[in-house]
Amino acid sequence: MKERDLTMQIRRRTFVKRCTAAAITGCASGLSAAAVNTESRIMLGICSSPGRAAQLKEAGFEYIESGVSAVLKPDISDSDYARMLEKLKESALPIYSCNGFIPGKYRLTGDKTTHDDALKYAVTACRRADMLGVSFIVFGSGVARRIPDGFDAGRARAQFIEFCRKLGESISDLKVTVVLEPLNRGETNLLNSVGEGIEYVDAINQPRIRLLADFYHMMREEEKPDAIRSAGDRILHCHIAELEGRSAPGTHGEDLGGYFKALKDINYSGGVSCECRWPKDNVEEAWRKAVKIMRTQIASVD
Ligand code: LER
Ligand code: MN
Repeated sequence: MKERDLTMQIRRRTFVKRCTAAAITGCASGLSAAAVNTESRIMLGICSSPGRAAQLKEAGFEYIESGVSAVLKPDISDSDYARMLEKLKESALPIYSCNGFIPGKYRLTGDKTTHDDALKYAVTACRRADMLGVSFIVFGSGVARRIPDGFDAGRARAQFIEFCRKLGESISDLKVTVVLEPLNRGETNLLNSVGEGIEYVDAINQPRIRLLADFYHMMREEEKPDAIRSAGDRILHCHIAELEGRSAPGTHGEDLGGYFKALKDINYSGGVSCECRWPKDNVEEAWRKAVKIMRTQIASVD
């Protein structure tokens, strides 16, 4: 698709998107549409496994974000998955989101795409997300979406949009929402900023395909919190880490209040998952410190 056509499409679809977004947010997070948009309520989560959920709850986290391959197991049969589902449902914290979506063995862009196989895998993951009560699947997948060297970037973007559109259509009856994750340019070369994410979400124009803001990637790309304000209600999920060493909030005393302030300004109600390095020693203390620091930074922008 030509860049100009993409822009026209985005403009035409903006109105429709704005009308549906509040309802989507309500469904996906289990809140009523009236509750969303009146008050910002940020939930603090952590990328981890259900096995640690009890300790993480004790430390103050409200949910966990686990890996698609670990808890949704798209490669195993439905009957095998049914057997592990009951155990997963016993997790001490809700598995609110999953990351690590499309494995790098699938090709979403380039001369030899494997869209059909990737779609099958992705839809299985989404169906199982509904079974487990997972609200969001994070679509980072920097390897699968990477534009091969020498391949036309405009064509690759159109291929990615086409894949996301097919995915959005295939999961339109499900509750789970897939959030596109802008990644810094060290990790991939397609979709590197929240600003670009706005264009992708609007071009894809599927209610179940929305946007994520990862503050670490934003800082790496020197993208200011204003991008979050521009994206507004397209953003349904967030990740956080300090910039230095992608460390846990509180490690180097970085003030991430500007990003929290932007979330408040868009009346964001949803999760912010710690996706960061943790110390090997006394990790429980680092968890508690991170929760405390994030709550302090959130309160400071009230
Ligand atoms: C990788 O840097 C990242 O941020 C993950 O959320 C990708 O799924
Ligand atoms: Mn992330």
